[in-house]
Amino acid sequence: MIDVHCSDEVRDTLDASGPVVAMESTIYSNLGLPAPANGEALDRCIAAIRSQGAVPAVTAVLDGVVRVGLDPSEHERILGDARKAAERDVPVAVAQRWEFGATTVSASVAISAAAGIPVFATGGLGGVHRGAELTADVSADLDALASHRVVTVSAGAKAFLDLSRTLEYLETFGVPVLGWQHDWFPAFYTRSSGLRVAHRVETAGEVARTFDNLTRPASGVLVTVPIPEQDELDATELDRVLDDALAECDSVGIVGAAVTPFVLDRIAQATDGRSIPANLALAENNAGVAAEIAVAIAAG
Ligand code: PSU
Ligand code: MN
Repeated sequence: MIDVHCSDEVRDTLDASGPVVAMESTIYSNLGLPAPANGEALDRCIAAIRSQGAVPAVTAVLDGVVRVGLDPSEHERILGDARKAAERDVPVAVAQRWEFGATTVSASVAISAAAGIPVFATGGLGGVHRGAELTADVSADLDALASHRVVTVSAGAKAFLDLSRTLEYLETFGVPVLGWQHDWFPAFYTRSSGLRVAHRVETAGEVARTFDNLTRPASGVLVTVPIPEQDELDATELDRVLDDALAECDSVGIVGAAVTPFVLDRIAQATDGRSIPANLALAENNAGVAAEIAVAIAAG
């Protein structure tokens, strides 16, 4: 099985049953946010977690080693060129000693579970892609949520997905979807997709108790946190941008793991970069909520 190397701080905190929040590395790499927003996002997410009294644990494969918790002197490495590592790629990244495998949500959830970290914070989840009835493109993120005992905190799933089918998938595979102080499944850059979440929660304690009472030995919980109101983008404009970006994807023949980085880049261009501060704000907000939940789980 996978061998995970935790930093001393993460190891000591876990040994003392203290609060730790795992983080992914894809959004901070060249596959996620452009520089210098990526470095700012990393710093703000880490600060948000620490300000709630939890310990941040960035996950990444560095020089073929699965790492959990990085020294600040190593942050530069995850802001650069990456190979995208979903859960199934992690064993290969180790075997082939990849210099930097950037963990997606699925990889991060799997690594969190292996390290014994119950809470993971991200920006937006992967999900069922539009047209998946033909392409079968369903992000491994969904299966990871259903297969590992971890609470994932996200601003819903990325808006260019088929959000209705994404929710159906989570229902079928037994993943509770908890709306954080909100009735609607968020659409990443906007607070509502128009689809209701199965359950609304008001407190971190409710999330912690849900987590304690899961019926399966290895399955997770999704907590969806809407982007703060002041950072939300305009839904009508965004719909147009998304339709254009997806049409371009089709016409250029972009498929598979390349779709997400391509579409995110096009959204940033088409919104004159306004998608970037929105992305930072929601990632930071999610990190803070995840830390509150980690504190509640540790206290329980
Ligand atoms: N959301 C973002 N930026 C990203 C991602 C999500 O705003 O870079 C990444 C996450 O790491 C997520 C991955 O797990 O995209 C999903 O990729 P795919 O659709 O290929 O499964
Ligand atoms: Mn995919």
